[in-house]
Amino acid sequence: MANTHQGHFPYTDTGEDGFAGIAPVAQFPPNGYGLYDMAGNVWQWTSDWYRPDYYQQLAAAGGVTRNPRGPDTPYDPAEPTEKKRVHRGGSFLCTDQYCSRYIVGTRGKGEVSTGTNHLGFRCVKPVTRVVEDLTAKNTTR
Ligand SMILES: [Ca+2]
Repeated sequence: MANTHQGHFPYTDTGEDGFAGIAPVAQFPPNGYGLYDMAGNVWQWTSDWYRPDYYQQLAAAGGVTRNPRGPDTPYDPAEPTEKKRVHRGGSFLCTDQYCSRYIVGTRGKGEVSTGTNHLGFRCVKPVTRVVEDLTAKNTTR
C-alpha cells in the first residue's frame, strides 16, 4: 500500500488510495522493519551517483556486496554532461500506465539541482547513535 496515481495519467488523479497528489507522511502501514513511506508519495534522494552499469560492475567483481555506496562518479548515457543521483521508491505520480517503479528495488535518477514536487529525502541516524541516545535517556531518569 502506497500513495500512487489512480485515474487517467496525468490528467485525472482520482485519489482512490485516499490521496490525490502528495500525502502527509505515515498514512499507510509501515513495512516489516517499521519504516513508513518506502514506496510511493515522493521519490527519495539517495547519496548514490547514478550509473546504469553500476550493479553489473558489482556483479562482475563477484561475491556479495553489503551496503553498496554507489559509483565514484555519475554517468547517464542519455545526458552525459548531467550529474545525477539515484532516486528510490516512486511517487504519487507513479501508475502502471506511466511509471511502475514505486517499489524499493527499482531506481530512478535525477539531476542534482532538480526542483520537482514529487521528490524528497529521508533523515536517518546510525543505529549506534540511536542506542547511545536511548542509553543516555534511560540513565537520566
Ligand atoms: Ca494517490
